[in-house]
Amino acid sequence: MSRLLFPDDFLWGAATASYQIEGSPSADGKGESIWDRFSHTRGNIWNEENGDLACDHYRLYREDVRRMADLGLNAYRFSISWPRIFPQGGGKPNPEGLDFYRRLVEELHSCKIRPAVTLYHWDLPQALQDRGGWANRDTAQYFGEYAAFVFENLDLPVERWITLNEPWVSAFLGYGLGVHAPGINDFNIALQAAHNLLLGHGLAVSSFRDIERGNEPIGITLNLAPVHPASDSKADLAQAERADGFMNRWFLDPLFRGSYPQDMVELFLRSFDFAPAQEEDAGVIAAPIDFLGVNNYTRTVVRAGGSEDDFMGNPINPPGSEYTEMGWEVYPRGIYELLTRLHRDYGPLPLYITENGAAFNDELNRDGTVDDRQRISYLEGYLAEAWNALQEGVPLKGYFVWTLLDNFEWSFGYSKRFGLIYVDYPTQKRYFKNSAYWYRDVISRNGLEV
Ligand code: IFM
Repeated sequence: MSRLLFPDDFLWGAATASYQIEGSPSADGKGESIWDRFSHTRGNIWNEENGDLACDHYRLYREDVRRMADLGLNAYRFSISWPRIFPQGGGKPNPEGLDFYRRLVEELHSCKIRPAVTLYHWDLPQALQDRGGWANRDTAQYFGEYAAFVFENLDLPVERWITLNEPWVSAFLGYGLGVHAPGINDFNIALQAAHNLLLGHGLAVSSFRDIERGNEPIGITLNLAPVHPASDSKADLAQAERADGFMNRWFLDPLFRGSYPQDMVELFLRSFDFAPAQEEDAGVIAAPIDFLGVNNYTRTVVRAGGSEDDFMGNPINPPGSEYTEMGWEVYPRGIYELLTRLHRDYGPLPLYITENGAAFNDELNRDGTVDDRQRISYLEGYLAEAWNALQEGVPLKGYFVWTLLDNFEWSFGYSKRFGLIYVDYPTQKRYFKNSAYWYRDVISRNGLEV
């Protein structure tokens, strides 16, 4: 048996997002978000479910923080719901909305759990969507103003700030494929949204630098995955390069190199009504940040599609692999490939794994136990590969399991359980799964025994 120990100051956390756990959609002056609207529109969500109650965390947050402390977490990543703070997106702020997060942060501090606060995890105020949402450049400005308000008024230590969660998903699933809120199906609009999200990120970073918050670091979280060709054929290799351009480089390059990747710009110019970005935006978007948050679950394997302008290709599921309930391949080596590549191509920059985890078909036994050994093996495999990346000099600073509690998995409703903690939704009772106990041991040993 060998011990894979992590650095002494390593962060061991779990992550959640406001709409997925909070419930209380109109409490204390909260405005409507695009996810309130989208989930209440028939046909969008599995079983017509919505986040009205979710894990009732808005009311049960104290108990939930107590459970985090029981697990020994030293960090917790959560997101702020923008329409709780600005019910109309901009204009008059709602102090009661911010008070909830102040109480949450206080509670975390009292348990020695360091908060990592995400400002945007997809719940855009509906009032802004009514004016075009992220397709409208003004939304970036509003986001910068909302961020500045939080930086100035959340007057408690926040050890890490994250501007956006997975802008790729917001733009391309929300505005390109329409499977996420706001449900728009137009790739031209999605490209616009992607750009305005990046601009909003840059504006938030710039207001952060103008506000005195000590040495608190700020970064962004991207969903990233290694892309592999289905074969060594020239066509598959070229396809993998394009898919990587679309899924990874489209966000990494403007953030860390100051421009969109040229190969993809040319491709999008040929295929879409895509206007190259305003020159001055590039500098705003590439404003230096203090870390990159990485969300990784799987890899993508692609076979060449129909044309040389196909940027998605045909994803395949390699035979013989294990798959989670989401249909995602379990591929632990991918996190090593990703972290070392990010360090090589975009570093040096502190990295955090801000999400990693798996949905499986968990069953609550009569005695209150949940034997989720597949999740334990998934997490162990990914953590061991993260440790391998650390041995190669990758500055990995922390790891956040997705997710603390089973919760509302977007268009899949409550049908996918990712949590360390099982939530029995009708009673709102929580039960530690075996993976929660396993994670508690990993944290107390500061590493793995494999
Ligand atoms: O639940 C989501 C989360 O909101 C963003 N990243 C991926 C998770 C699992 O799909």
